[in-house]
Amino acid sequence: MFTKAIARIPGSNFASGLTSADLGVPHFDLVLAQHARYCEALVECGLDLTVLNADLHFPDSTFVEDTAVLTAKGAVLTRPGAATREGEVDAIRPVIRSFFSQMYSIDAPGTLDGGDICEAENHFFIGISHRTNEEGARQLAAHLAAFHYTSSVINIRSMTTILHLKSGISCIGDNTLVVIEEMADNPQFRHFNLLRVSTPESYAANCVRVNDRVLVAEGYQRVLDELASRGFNPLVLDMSEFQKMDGGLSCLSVRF
Ligand code: CIR
Repeated sequence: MFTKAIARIPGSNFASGLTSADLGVPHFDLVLAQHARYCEALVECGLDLTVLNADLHFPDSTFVEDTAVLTAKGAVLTRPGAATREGEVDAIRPVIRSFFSQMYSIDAPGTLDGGDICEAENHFFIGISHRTNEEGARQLAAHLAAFHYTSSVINIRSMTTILHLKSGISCIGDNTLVVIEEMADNPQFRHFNLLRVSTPESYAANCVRVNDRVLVAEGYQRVLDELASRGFNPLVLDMSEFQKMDGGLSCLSVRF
C-alpha cells in the first residue's frame, strides 16, 4: 500500500527537455491538463499528494521519478545520468528529507536514474542503461542491502527502443510483471507471471500499480483487456504529450 506521492508541475519550457521521440512538439496546454488529470488520479487512488511548483531551471524536472528511489525502509537520492538533469536532485532533496529520516545518495562517478529501478515484490531490478552506470548500480545495491532488500542488474544498453528499464517492465503486484517482448525471456523473471506486451503496444508496459488500481496509458486496448481479464482494475490516462518527451506514467511521480 502506498499512502503518499510527490509530483512536480511541468514548466513552460517543458518542450526543451531531452527527447529521442519523433512525435512532434508537446502542446503546453495539453501537458498541463494531462498532468492535472494524472495528479487527480493519484488522489483518487487514495494518495496524499505533494505537488511541487514548476522549476524552470530544469525542463525535465516534472519527471520526478528519476531523482529518488523510495522504499518502505528509506530513500536513496539519485545522480541522474543526463548532465542537464543532475541539479534536479538538489531541488528535491529537502522535500524527500521531510518524509524520510533514512536517506542515502548516489555519488560520482556513479550515475543512476530512478526510471531504471523496478521494485518487484521486495526485490529490486536495477537497469544498466545509457543513464545508469555500473558504479551507480553498485552503490544503489549496497544501499538497498543496508535496507535488507535484494537486487540484481539487467543491462538494457543494447535495447534501442527504451530509455529506462521501467520503459519496458513494470511490477503491478500479485507477482505479475508487465514486460515488453524484447525483455520477456530474461531468466530473472521466471518466477513471475508475465503479461507480455507486443511491440506495437510497448509504451503501455510502463504502468503503475497504486493500491487497488493500475494506471495505464490510453490507447493500448490489448494490454487493457489483458489487465482486466487477470482481475486488475485499470485506470486509463492520456499520456500523449509526455510520450513526446520519452516520459511514461511512472516517471511523473514517486510513490511511497
Ligand atoms: C529524459 O530524457 O530524461 C526525459 N525527457 C524523460 C524522462 C523519463 N523518465 C522516466 O521514464 N523515468
